[in-house]
Amino acid sequence: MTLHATEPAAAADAVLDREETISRDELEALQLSRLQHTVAYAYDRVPLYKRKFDEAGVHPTDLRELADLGKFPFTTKEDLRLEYPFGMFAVPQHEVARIHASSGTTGRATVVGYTKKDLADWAKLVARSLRASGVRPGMKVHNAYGYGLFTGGMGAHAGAEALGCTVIPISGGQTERQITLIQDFKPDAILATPTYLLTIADAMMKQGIDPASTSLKYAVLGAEPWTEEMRHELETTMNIKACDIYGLSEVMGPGVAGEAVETQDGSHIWEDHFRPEIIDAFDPTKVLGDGEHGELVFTSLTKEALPIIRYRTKDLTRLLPGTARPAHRRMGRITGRSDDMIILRGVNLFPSQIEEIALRIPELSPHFQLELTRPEGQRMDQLTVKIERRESVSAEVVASAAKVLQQQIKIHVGSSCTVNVVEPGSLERSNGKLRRTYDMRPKA
Ligand code: DLL
Repeated sequence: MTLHATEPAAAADAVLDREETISRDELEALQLSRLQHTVAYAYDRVPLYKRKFDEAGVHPTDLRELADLGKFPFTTKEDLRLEYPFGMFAVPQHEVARIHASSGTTGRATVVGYTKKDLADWAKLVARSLRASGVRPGMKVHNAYGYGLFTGGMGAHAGAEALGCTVIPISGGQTERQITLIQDFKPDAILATPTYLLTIADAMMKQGIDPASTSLKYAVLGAEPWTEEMRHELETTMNIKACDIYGLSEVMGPGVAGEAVETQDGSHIWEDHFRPEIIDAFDPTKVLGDGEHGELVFTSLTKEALPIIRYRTKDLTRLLPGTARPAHRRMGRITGRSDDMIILRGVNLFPSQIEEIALRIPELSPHFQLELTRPEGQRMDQLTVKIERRESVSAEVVASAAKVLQQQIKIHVGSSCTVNVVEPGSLERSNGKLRRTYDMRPKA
């Protein structure tokens, strides 16, 4: 059987879920009733919530309006770790249809579970996100998010299937094979982390394939911070439209929020299933208003196996009014995670700030690493930015580009650093979530 390429339909052709088009008032009424149900359900079924609510002196009946959510205690990754593996589950094990877990590289793994209904809701929200980003039923979707306990692969897979796409479940890695399959199967869309898509584009160029010449038209990228500059880089080298998808395992997985291709102005949080808040990361008692920068907090509104109340994501961003989906607020780009923040001689710095600055310098590539050291006998920490020059640029002209990068970092971030321009292909490539920072300072 031959599969015929589907022409991408205009965004206006998409059939949206009813909840995508309801008014803000209707949405908030739905949120309130779902929230009241969720807090009562969590209190009745999960001992940790009962204990925490009791300690805080709040009861589910105190939730009379949306603002009352602020009276309830937060949930943290530490809570999930302490309840390892299944202590946070609100249903008996035989009702848990699937389990995912974080890699646990920074401690005990955090385990999350889903009932059949949770899986169906998740697939619906990923489908909604993909559709918002331009993907349509009948399209071929190359899914390069990692399969396994990580929520990216299977979460994106189920969503693309639910949307009615043909899914190519390649997972992450084996970049040569990815390229062969992109050329042979001619997918319309690719799902990957932004840095892994960069790895693919880079490997194509090395093979003499123009990344702009493939069948790909759409990319739906997430699972790590990325910038507008990276969007521009990927869109121009690959001749695609690249949109953001956001999510986290503790709250669901990919598809908590998704970006609309017609506006490309940040991901819409699917507020019929999640109630977002922004808090002051340093004083969490302060709930901040829309537009203010802080830490993103989520409460699930429909989850059965793992209801989550006021989960502190550590992701730093702000809430913005809805545009393409007016009732659903958008989130600004994640500037970083509070635990990825580099503190260098008293200055706070995120790798995404370096990405933003470096990509504006045409001689430099998007492949960079940050190294933090404290040289023997010195008390001052040092930042070294290792960055590859572009293939097309000769080694001679990069000295001035390095100087520009150093100056721009000083101006925009406030840190002095050393810039080390290295040969194309010499830095490690991403296979999924890329590690940018190597902190070699002696531990205090
Ligand atoms: O990364 C879920 C996911 C998979 C999202 C595929 C999108 C696509 P975790 O492994 O639990 O889940 O990591 C969650 O990744 O708290 C953010 O710090 C970061 N993150 C996820 N999406 C984005 C994004 C998945 N679009 C953590 N922009 C989150 C920036 C993101 N950071």
